[in-house]
Amino acid sequence: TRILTVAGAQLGPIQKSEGRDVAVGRMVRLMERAHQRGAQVVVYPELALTTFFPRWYEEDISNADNWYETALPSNETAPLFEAARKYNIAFHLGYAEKTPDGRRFNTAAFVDPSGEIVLKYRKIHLPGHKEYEPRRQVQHLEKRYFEVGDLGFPVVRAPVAGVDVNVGMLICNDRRWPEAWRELGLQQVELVMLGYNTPSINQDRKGFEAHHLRVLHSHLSIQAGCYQNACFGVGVAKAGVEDDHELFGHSIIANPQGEMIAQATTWDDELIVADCNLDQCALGRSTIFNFAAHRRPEHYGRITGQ
Ligand code: CDT
Repeated sequence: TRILTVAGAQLGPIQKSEGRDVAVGRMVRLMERAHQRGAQVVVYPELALTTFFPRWYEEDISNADNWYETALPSNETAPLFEAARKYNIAFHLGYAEKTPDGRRFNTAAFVDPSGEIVLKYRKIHLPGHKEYEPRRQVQHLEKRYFEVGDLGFPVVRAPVAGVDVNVGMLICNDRRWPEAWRELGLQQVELVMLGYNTPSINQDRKGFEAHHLRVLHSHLSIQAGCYQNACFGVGVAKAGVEDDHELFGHSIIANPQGEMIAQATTWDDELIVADCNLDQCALGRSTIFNFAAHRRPEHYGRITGQ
């Protein structure tokens, strides 16, 4: 059997005034605890190194440069890479990326214990809006701060602690789109890592949405994605109150049956750990979701507009 022990490292709030050193210190401590609990992979949230900055409007985007990473590792993120080497642990990190030619993406990297980036993904489903919207109580400016990702939905077969595993990534809002999961499923993904920053309240103010439904929809999306694509999923939140703005936690690990096998219970830094038997992906894949036998793409033309 191929068993991978996976940790989701939920982060409590990071305030606007806090530097990367604070976040990285907390993340290194979580990695140490993940190692103590036998984890071989640790998954951090979306935009893990800073506060969820798309809530803050900057007219001139260059004033937002301090939120972005131009290199990985950098002096500030190096302790994370050092800890990964020390504990022989792979990690998934969400961060804001600014490329050498000035492009900006909401990115996640999967890094092996030697520090090599083995897979990179740039968020495709960017929620929110591009311009300041006065009617909103809180802005959600992801369309201002990021371009739509240009890497598609890649999956790689990567050795993790001696186990070969098909890994893929989604970022936050992507989890709500079955097309994104299916792109990964079609590549036989076994482990989907995804970080999120989701406000507890729908700030669009176009209708009332009860608090508890926000969490339900997050779980529903992750659990359905795992079931329908016969894979494990690790959904990891940034949680709690950042400068008066509440993000719900409720990080989970789900199995290929769609069951929740671990769930966070706080809005703080918290580790959730599960043994993932990757061989469990075979059942769905060879029966009800045997794509080769049962999918009917010739009838799905509307989905891609072809
Ligand atoms: N970060 C992120 O993608 N958050 C969104 C909130 C949508 S509200 C504009 C999410 O789907 O969880």
